[in-house]
Amino acid sequence: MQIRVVMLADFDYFFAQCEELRTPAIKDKPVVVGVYSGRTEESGAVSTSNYIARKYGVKSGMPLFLAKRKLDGTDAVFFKVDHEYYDQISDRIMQIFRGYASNLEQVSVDEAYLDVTDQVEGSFDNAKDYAQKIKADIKLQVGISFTIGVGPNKLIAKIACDNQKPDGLTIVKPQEAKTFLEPLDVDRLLGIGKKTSIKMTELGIKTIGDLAKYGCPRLVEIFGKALGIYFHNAANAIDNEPVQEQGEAESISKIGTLKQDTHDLEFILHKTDELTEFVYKEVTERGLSFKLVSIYAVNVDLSSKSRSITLEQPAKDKETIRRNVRGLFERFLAESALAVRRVGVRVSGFSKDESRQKQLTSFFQGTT
Ligand code: TTP
Ligand code: CA
Repeated sequence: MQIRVVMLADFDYFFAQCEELRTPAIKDKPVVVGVYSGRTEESGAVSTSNYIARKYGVKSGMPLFLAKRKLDGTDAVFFKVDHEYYDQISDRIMQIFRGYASNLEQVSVDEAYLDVTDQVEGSFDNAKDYAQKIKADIKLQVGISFTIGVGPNKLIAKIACDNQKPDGLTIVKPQEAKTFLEPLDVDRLLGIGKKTSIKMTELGIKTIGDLAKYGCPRLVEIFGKALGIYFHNAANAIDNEPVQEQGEAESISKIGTLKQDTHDLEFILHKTDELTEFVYKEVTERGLSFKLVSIYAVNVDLSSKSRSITLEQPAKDKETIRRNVRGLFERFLAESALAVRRVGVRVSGFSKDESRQKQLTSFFQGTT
C-alpha cells in the first residue's frame, strides 16, 4: 500500500476557546463552559474549561458547584453552552480544512482527519511545514488554535495528537510508528476500555509494545477474530481505514477565487453558478438529497463568513441550490460592506435519494 500522510486536528479547549474569541477580555482568566440542568441555579456539569481553569483542578464532567469551589477567590468566568455558536465556528474551520486536504473526515464538532498525502507529496518533512501553515491560516482567519497529530494512518495521527496539547504539533513518521507506540499503555488504543484493559493486565499486557509481541492467534482465541486481529494490527501500527466523510458531518462543497475582489451580487453569482455545477454533479453522482445549503465568503481582509439555510424538504435539484445561494448572498452582501475575494457553495444534511435507490433495486432485480 502507498504511504499515506494523515493528520488529526483537535481544537484546543474548544467551547471555552470560542467564548474567549467572542469576549477577548476573559483570555487571562479561568473560563468554564457548563451545561446547566436548570434544577437549581448551581446544578449542572462542566463541559470544558480553558487551561488556566484546568490548573485549579477543573475537569470536563465535574459538577459546576465543585468547579466553582475550586475557583473560589479567582476572577473565573462561567458560560452556558452555546452549541449554535460553536457549530458555526467549527463549520468555518472544517470548510477551510477542505481546501487543504483531498479527504476530510469530521469526527466531532472539534476533531477532523485530513488526508494530505497528495498535498505534501507523501513527505513527512513537508507535512510539518504544511501543518504549521494550516494552523497559522486558521489562527488568522478564524482565531482558533488547535493541535495536530501527523502519522501514516488515522490510528497514529490520533495518538500523536494526544501527545502534546494545546497548540501542539507531533509528527510520527512511518518508520518511527512502532517505537512511538511501544511504551504507551494499551488503553491508549481506541476500543480498549476499562474492562478490556483489566483483561489485558491479567494476560501480562501492560503496554502497546507488550500487545504487539503477543501472538495474533492467541489474541483471536481470547477476544474473537475481529477484535483479536484489530488489536494485533493496531499494536503494530497497522491501520488501513481510509479518511472519508461520513454521516451527519458530510457535505459537498466547492470554493473558488473571484477574478477580482467585488461586492457585486451578479459578479459573485456568475462564479457561484460554476461552483454549483460542480456540487450538483457530485450530489447527483452519489444519489443524494440535501437539506442544507450554505455559502462561504472570504473577504478582502481575509475574514471569512458562512451562511446557511435549512430547506423545508430535502431537495436534489440544481435550481434549489442556485436559488438559495442567491438569497444567501443577497443577505450577506447587505450585511457586509467588504469586497469579497473567494466564495464557496456547500450542501449537506444528506439523505439517500429514494427514487434512485428504487431504480437501483429494480436494476438488480432485472439482472438476476
Ligand atoms: P475535547 O476535545 O475532549 O476537549 P477540549 O476541546 O475542551 O480540550 P482539549 O482538546 O484542549 O483537551 O472535547 C471537545 C468539546 O466537547 C469540549 O470543548 C466541550 C465538549 N465536551 C463536553 O461537553 N463534555 C465533556 O465531557 C467533554 C470531554 C467534552
Ligand atoms: Ca479538543
